[in-house]
Amino acid sequence: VGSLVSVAPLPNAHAAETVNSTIIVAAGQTFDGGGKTYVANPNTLGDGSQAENQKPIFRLENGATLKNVIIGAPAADGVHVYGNATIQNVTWQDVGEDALTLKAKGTVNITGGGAYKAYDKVFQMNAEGTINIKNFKANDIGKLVRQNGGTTYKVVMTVDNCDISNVKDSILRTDSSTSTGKITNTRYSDVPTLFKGFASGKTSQS
Ligand code: ADA
Ligand code: CA
Ligand code: CA
Ligand code: CA
Repeated sequence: VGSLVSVAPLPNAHAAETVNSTIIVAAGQTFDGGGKTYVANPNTLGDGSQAENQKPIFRLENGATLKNVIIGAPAADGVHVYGNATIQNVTWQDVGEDALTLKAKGTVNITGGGAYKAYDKVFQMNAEGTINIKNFKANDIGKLVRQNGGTTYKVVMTVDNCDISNVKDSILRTDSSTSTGKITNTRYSDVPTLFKGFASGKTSQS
């Protein structure tokens, strides 16, 4: 006769982790999500609506790296960066209030990954600095990068080898006459305006 064998369930490698309080990546450290999906607890971080002052799922201190992470819904206020950071293969499946905010002067290098379903902004620059976006996909967004409205410090925005589609407003937008925007080797579809608010001579596209 055969025997009945009871087998312990395998851990589900694809289960999303609900984040109840912001995950802090310390200065110079790397957080490698290994492809796991993270979602915000809407009661503690935010529901991912357009309400301001939601909390981020990840907070990166100066020199931190975030890689191989999928941010699912709700995404609350995404990722906050204080200084320099590397963002590698991070996908926002349904951007919350926004996807990533530069909160203190620095350079953020974003390579790979993508951002989808951003009602308004994807990358928000609330401090002077640079955001370089390379090998990234964005679809169904308001703007890809926005310098905080009404601010006059200088930011640098670059986009290289990206795929950008279904944009409501523009790809890069500033209100500062000193900020610069550069787009190279990038494919668009349904993008009404590449640059908004830049002074003449401060943008380039090739
Ligand atoms: C809006 C708002 C800013 C800031 C920003 C953000 O632009 O006016 O004060 O909150 O969003 O960082 O999301
Ligand atoms: Ca906002
Ligand atoms: Ca969204
Ligand atoms: Ca925000």
